[in-house]
Amino acid sequence: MHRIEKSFISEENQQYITDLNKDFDYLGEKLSRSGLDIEKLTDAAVKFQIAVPSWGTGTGGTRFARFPGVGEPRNIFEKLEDCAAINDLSACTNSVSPHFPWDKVDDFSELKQQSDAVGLSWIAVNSNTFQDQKDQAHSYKYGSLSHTDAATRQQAIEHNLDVISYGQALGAKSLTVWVGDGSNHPGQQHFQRSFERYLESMKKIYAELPSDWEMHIEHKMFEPAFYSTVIQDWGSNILAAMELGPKCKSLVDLGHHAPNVNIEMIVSRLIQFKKLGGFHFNDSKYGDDDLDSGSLHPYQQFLIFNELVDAEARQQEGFSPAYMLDQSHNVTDPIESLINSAAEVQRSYIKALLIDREALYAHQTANDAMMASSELKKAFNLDVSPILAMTRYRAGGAIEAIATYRKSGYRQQAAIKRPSTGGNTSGIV
Ligand code: AOS
Ligand code: ZN
Ligand code: ZN
Repeated sequence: MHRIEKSFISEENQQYITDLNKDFDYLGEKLSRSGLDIEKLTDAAVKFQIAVPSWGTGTGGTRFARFPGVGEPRNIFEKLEDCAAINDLSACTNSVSPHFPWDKVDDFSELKQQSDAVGLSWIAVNSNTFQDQKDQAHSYKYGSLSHTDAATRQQAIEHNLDVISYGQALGAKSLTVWVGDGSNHPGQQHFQRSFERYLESMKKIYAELPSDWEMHIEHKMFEPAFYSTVIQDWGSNILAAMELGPKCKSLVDLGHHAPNVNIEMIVSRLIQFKKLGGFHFNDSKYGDDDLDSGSLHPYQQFLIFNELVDAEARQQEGFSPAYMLDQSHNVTDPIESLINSAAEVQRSYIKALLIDREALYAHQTANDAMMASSELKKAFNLDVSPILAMTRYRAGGAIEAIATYRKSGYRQQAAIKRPSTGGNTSGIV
């Protein structure tokens, strides 16, 4: 497996470290005036990790076209190689979330060996019942786990059980279920009956879940179904999770809500009822755009982390969400987008740690809207880039991750080793 040499990264870091030390010291001094310890914040950032989706390493596409980049990974081993490069540079993406059957694996122990060797673990296995595979007995055209036909539902259940067993072989501990089930025409589907069928199928999967596993349900209000979806929002999601049991939780993909929905408040509700399973981070302007995290709505992402850090600070029971990216990179090099996005999520986390919670609670109690919102803005407006850069440096990553990646020539070497097959393993996200 091709790696970006540690020695290359540390050599590159030399040209940036003097300035970084100055910026870090200055920020440390500034933070200390507000009673904040930059070392503690940096330690917290070092611990913060976010998973990379295996499918995100390939160029995405739309229903109109896909413009493949050079040196794209052609299989799960090459995707893993790219994930290692992302983690080597970013130092905050030490796990991978695979998708089956896109990630075709003949020998799981070989894959596990390879991931161990590059210091990556596997989390959250994803099932795929939104596409038909070659030689599949029953089509998912009209749904999968909620299909009107029992044999089709059974096929989708069995696929999910297979995916659990793949996850076990890789040491994963959760199954993420997103279904494309829904309808395109009013009247096409009986809302209650399709939800009942979905629940009946999910109960069968839940019953087979290993005792130390969780199951995460991902809601999405549209696409591929454009009139209704079976798990359209967090309401249906939490109802299903409650019906299924404590090991079942909701997963929030930022792009899966109607425009202007208050996602941070949904996060708060899920936390309160011990139902926050995890996230698919991305950004969007119109729908499920799967744009790079923090590229359009960094304040929204910060407000979500405000809720998360608040729960952490209050030691809210049952709180341990899984952080993942879920993006489609159409015009950028996916490795660069994933490095950047992981850092943007980490940035929101660190900024949320700056919030003076006691002061905020006091303003809330006093109904001082101006001061409460200023308290949040104060944290958001501070540039914590030196903390992020120092975190990468101390964890063996690259101070200037994108510049170092470009200089490493990784993509050019990949282009030689991985001639284009013209195929698309994961165009839709
Ligand atoms: C689909 O819109 C969802 O975001 C899912 O997470 C899906 O499994 C993933 O994006 C791969 O297509
Ligand atoms: Zn998603
Ligand atoms: Zn999505």
